[in-house]
Amino acid sequence: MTKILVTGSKGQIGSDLIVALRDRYGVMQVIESGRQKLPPLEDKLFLYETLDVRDLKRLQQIVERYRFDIIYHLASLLSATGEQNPHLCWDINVNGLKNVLEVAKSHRIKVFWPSSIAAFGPHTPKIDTPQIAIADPSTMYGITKATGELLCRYYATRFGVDVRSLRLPGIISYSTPPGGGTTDFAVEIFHAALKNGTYTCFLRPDTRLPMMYMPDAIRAILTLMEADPNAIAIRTSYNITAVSFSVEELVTEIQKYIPEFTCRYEPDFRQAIADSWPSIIDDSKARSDWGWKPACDLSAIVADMFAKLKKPEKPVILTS
Ligand code: AKB
Repeated sequence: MTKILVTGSKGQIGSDLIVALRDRYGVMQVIESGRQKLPPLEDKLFLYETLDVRDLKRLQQIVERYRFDIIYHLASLLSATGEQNPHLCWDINVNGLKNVLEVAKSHRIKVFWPSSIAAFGPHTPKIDTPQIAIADPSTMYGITKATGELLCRYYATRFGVDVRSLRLPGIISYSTPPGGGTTDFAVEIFHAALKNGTYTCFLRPDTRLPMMYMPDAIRAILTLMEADPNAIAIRTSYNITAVSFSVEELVTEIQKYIPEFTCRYEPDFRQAIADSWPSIIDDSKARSDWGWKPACDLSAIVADMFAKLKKPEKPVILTS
């Protein structure tokens, strides 16, 4: 029976991935972990371990207790929070990953680790960014992702660790909000539209970024992890994407459901982060190596977000 550890399980991706993993492998096979202690009753509902991934000893103890087959290592600081705490960002993102790779090496554990479009930088081609491109990230978060990719490839080639990774774009989801990213606007905007009918965006309207709906992201992660090891030619991280849109295109799509919705723009420090990232990613290598194909475009994402966040259920047909 496959035993799985998920680090950072209470985050945006972890919260949805846990559900998919429990469906597939069984509730008792999936152990959640995170830095926070859970309230007394909540920790009886499922298997959860308090774990700061920087603590190698504690990680080793947990690994020895459960004898995991796979670790989904999601614990990370994101781009905006990372800029506010660069030292902590390096510590969690790089030293935490190195600890996970170390236990994976000694216990023959398969690993998933998310990289990001943030591994790229201002000199990377912005349109159709190829799999192999100049990666000169300008944020600490991006530096940790570029470094992490090299660490993954090193552990794979030098020690035979089966570590697999995706350069994730911004992820849109309804169950758990993201925390501290530059692409967070693409989730916040739905909640603000429903609650207040207006949103103040911290990016310019023409900012175009690669994005993906959570169900696509979960499918991508599971498909990559279940692929034949011989199909995984890239051991740094695979480019992956679903759709690229600008903030104003998202606003227009939301206005099909809430015509009176307005968006104001007050760009802050996150604009420079977004400007240093690619706008459109070429993910042909993921498609050819292990069959990646996204399912949700912008209109499907917006329709499902409103359906899941409950109202309004149908788009309003606008007449000119
Ligand atoms: C962030 O905005 O920091 C993340 C990412 C693109 O890696 N969502």
